[in-house]
Amino acid sequence: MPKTESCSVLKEARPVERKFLARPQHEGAGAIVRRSIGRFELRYFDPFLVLDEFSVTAPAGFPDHPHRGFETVTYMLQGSVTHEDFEGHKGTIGAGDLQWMTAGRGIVHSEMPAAHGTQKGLQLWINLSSKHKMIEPRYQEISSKNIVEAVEDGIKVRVIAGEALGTKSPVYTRTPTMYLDFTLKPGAHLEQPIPISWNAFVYVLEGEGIFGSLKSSPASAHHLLLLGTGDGLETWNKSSKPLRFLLVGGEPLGEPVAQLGPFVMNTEEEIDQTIDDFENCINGFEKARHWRSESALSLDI
Ligand code: FJE
Ligand code: FE
Repeated sequence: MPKTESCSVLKEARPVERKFLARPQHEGAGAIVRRSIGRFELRYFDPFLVLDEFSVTAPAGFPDHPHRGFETVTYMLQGSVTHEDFEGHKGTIGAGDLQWMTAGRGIVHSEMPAAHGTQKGLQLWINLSSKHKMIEPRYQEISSKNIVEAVEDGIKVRVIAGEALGTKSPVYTRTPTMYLDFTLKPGAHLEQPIPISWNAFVYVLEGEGIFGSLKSSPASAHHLLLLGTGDGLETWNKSSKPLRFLLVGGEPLGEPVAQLGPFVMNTEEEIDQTIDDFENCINGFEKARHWRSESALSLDI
């Protein structure tokens, strides 16, 4: 039986509290990112540190750089990126593929275009709680064909993390997180539960959608919508084209954040310690001492 608005699964849909257009800016070495979370007006949306919609064309990229204290989640939209780290972990992620990297106590790596043309994707930085910042690094990599999907009433969802339409992702989220890639056909209506205490946002990839309430104005590509309180997201596609967006939610950590670029800790002392560890190649950065990525060596940079 088709769902009607009277048999709603949500008690109180979350309203859209704030809306940001992510404009292109330069990052890395000649790369372009549309940064929404992590820019000046939105430094932190607990537990999310950065959301970048990136676009890279060789020789641009993200050459050798470190991370500590959080996770990076890279989800490719177009083309492919090769990553290699200081432990010899190397691979290429292509369109629709996912890399969920828990940097923990330390990773040094490069992320560079693997093909001609423009490579596009999303990178989300998720903070780790104080008790998990110094864990061993870990990767969870899922190729596009293995990402679980569900289809129902004009809605398709790719479940990157969490659960939707009865389908669960195998990804383990150290900081409890949901990450859903929805496509709604024209006329489709979605009600997606979100744990009540979590922070959640929508990032529109394609088309136009009505989010939160039928009274809101439509949101289009490159817009980030911060959701207010409630038990889920309600969305309508009232347009004549497909609507694609990400719904991401996470349990807030409620901890102080001390950040210096790719190092995210709780206190300034821990940041000072991290700089010391990185400079001296200790406490997790041992393998950085003699390492340079193959892409850096071949580009002679
Ligand atoms: C980084 C500057 C950077 N967004 N999106 C400073 F560019 C980066 C960085 C990235 C990045 C990489 C990919 Cl593949 C996609 C990104 C920023 O690598 F980590 C710091 N500290
Ligand atoms: Fe990185």
